[in-house]
Amino acid sequence: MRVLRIILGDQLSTDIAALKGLDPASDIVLMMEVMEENTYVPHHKQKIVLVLSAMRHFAEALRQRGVKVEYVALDAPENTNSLSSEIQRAAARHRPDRLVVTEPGEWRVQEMVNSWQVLTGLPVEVRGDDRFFASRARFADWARGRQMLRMEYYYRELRREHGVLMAQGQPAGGEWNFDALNRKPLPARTRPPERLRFAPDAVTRAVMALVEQRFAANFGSLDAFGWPVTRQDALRALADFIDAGLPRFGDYQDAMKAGAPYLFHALLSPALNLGLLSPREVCEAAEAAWKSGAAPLNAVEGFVRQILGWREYVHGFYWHVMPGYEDRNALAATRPLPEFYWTGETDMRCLREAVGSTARYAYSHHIQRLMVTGNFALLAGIAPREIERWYLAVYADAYEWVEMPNTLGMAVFADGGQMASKPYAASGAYINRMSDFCAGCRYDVKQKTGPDACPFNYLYWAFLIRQENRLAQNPRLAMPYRTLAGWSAERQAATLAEAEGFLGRLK
Ligand code: FAD
Ligand code: DLZ
Ligand code: SF4
Repeated sequence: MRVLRIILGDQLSTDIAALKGLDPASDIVLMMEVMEENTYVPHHKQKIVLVLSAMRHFAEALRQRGVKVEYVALDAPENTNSLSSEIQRAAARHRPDRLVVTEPGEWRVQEMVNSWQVLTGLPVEVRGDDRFFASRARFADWARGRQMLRMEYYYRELRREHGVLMAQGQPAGGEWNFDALNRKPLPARTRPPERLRFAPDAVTRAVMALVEQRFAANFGSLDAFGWPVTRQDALRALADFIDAGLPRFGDYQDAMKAGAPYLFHALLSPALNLGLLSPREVCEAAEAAWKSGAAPLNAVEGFVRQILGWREYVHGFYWHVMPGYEDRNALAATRPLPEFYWTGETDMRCLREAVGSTARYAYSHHIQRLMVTGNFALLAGIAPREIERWYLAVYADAYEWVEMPNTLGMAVFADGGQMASKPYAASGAYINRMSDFCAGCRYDVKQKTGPDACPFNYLYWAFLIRQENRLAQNPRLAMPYRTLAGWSAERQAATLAEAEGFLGRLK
């Protein structure tokens, strides 16, 4: 029996389902670098380097274990540059008895996998991806018959089920949620820690040269590339976070600071999403830090909530709502994506900072994604699909299963509330409270109208006025709509006109 085992670019875990039962004497592992995967969105240069370098290191690690790996490099002359045609070519070359693959991370690729049996004339076994705490079916069971899907309840079930931060059947510390403690702005004198970054080795440098040559026009810079590309380095990155970031992760989870893109965040999503780390071991490391007294409970629970809560929830949710979710546009938003999302050229300092760190590091942390670039897209009425493709392109950790629900569901409310209970709309006051951006901005965050007023201020109210029919009944927006009810028709019209004027001038 000869089995062709397929490993996709984000399946770089030695214990992944497709490798279980591998017979080194007869089986072959196939890995493919193909243009199709490198061009479905115009990926940030660092994302391409990260994926291809990690794939090459992973192939080498398998070979060291005595596994036969067939590796199709991007510049191999015979490369046909799509996953399906490479599968077909490999099947003809090796004449296996069957194919084995782990379920892929996104709908687009799943459709390809579904075609492989007909394409090759061979049986294809698709194995569940057990690198998550919960399977797709587990989420579907939970979601069945529920009027509303909310992360908090799924998270509690998974905590119970997996015994994470639990004590005698109760949540550790007596509460499920310590979010109220986790919204502090960063004091001016607090210096974020230096974070461990990894100098590119020879393999990564070769991919960097390839990317500079083949993807020269893509967004972003390679200068600051420092992502872990091996399991060993990913484990070092985890240890660095537990030590340097986790103790203050909770307190400053929502804080933003100019020139400090990382703060106390984990920087682990690229490694997690590639499979170099498992969510389980990451949560275990955080829980162990709490048990040893190295990190407080609000930090550890806040962090575990991101992984066992949000990450698992968006994974299950994505498969629950696809296909079709990609076309949702509940707020009927149609504006094209402004150029500054690519160039960073805007007088709005918060947006300049967020786009700047995105270009330089292929990273910005959650609150920048949600409350700066996401909030602007929401208030400006940018077409959901355009902003969604932008997020999928520009971050080192971006894969559709995690990016799409976060963008369409959480940032721009394109699903009308299926994923989140309210739109995360905010005026400049929120950004001012949580960051030091406004002090150095050309606009004045305290001014509500006029040429120097912070655009987020009038865009926020204009958004609520424009969307009144759709949003006024949302109980979580009752307060701003009560305020709006006290405004005269003239004031509302002037706010709309000011917002339209600003948006009309955007390129
Ligand atoms: P931390 O803030 O330190 O969090 C720890 C871990 O929790 C992360 O590594 C990540 O695995 C997980 N996590 C945190 N928040 C979320 C979330 N909302 N959904 C899922 N997992 C979460 N995350 C991605 O991994 N890929 C994406 O493509 C992506 N796109 C996003 C798009 C938008 C519009 C928004 C608002 C969020 C997006 N996120 C995405 C979620 C989150 O912003 C990133 O996971 C986080 O910023 C990664 O940095 P970190 O590792 O330092 O995370
Ligand atoms: C993201 C990515 C990139 C840039 N390149 C490849 C590649 O050349 N070969 C490959 O197998 N996978 C790549 N990937 C990851 C795939 O796009 C990934 O499997 C899907 O996004 C499904 O999650
Ligand atoms: Fe952003 Fe407004 Fe603050 Fe400027 S004043 S940084 S635009 S929130």
